[in-house]
Amino acid sequence: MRLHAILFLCAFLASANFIFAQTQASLSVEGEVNKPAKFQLQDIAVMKHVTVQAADRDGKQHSYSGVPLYEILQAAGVTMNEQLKGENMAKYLLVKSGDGYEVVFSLPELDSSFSNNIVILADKMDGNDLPQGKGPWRIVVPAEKKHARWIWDVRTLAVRFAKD
Ligand SMILES: Nc1nc2c(c(=O)[nH]1)N[C@H]1C(S)=C(S)[C@@H](COP(=O)(O)O)O[C@H]1N2
Ligand SMILES: [Mo]
Repeated sequence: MRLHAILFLCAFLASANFIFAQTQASLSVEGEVNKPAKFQLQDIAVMKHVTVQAADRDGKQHSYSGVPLYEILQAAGVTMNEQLKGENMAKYLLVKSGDGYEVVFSLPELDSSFSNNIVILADKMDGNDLPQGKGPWRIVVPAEKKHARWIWDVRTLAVRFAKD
């Protein structure tokens, strides 16, 4: 009986902690941006979403829904579109996650005036929240066969300047 009570308590605390972590999640956009921003779950949830079809590492097709990175960067005042020229061409985006994994994108490859390839900040897979540990946000790059840039548990979008 006591063991059951302890197990129950552990399960309760684990799920309470998980729910807390999910509601506390936030995404910071920082660095070379005009309007540094911190988005909460709800802020991203109400932005215009797109749904893309893409294969997971085992080749299984899924639908991923999320906000194009381009839209988030624009909202934070990153030099995109007509402003993406000259010395701004030496800027890049560093995406940082909760486990310390980091990946880089150049700005033009995220800009819909340069590329038809879309990169999204996904918050749903097949209509559901992303699996525990892979969310609440994950980058999805449908055009890429290798998934190394499909960074999960995204916490920070940092725009940096590579200019020498
Ligand atoms: N935060 C984070 N995201 C990550 C990684 C990681 O170690 N940490 N590994 C990447 C690599 S190398 C691959 S192949 C895919 C694997 O994703 P999957 O386990 O959902 O297939 O996640 C990518 N995203
Ligand atoms: Mo990988």
